[in-house]
Amino acid sequence: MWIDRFFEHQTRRAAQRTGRRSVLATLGKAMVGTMALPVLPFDRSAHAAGAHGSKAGKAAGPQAQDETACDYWKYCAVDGFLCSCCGGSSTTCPPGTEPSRVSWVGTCHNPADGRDYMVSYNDCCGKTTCGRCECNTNERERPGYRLGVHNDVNWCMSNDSTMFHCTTSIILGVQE
Ligand code: ABN
Repeated sequence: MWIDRFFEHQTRRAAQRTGRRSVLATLGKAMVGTMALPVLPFDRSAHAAGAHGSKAGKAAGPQAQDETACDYWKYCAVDGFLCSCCGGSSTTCPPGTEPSRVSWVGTCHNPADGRDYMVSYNDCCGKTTCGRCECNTNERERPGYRLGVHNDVNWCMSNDSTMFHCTTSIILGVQE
């Protein structure tokens, strides 16, 4: 009878749509879709620029600065081995050394905020030369016959131990 066939057909269709196999098929599709998501082409160019150390990436913020690289902006007028490569940091002397009592002062431009900063380059004294990360950026430095603006000097000269180990870069102030 046609009415029997009609209800049988409708019942089978409902069972196909809501049955165990249908639920498993839907779950399977969702899982395959989720696995494919990470390979879709997201734009990761910003991360790539930072990873390769491009100038744009470095200017983006302080977190992009490498304290052990000569091109860190506050090392613009340094002459010496970076203390950040010698067991200290860019502002602290390594254990067993002490800051020089006198220093060379430079002015460096910070590209992150567009301002100029006065930086004191204090040598750390009391151990033999560190020998790592030598930087000679020397911006605005002048030859030795103009002593007041000459940088190639052992600033440990007035410490108890005159042995030069490495150089720190301490920000003294910002130009108003
Ligand atoms: N200011 C660093 C340094 C130390 C000894 C000699 C030259 C430069």
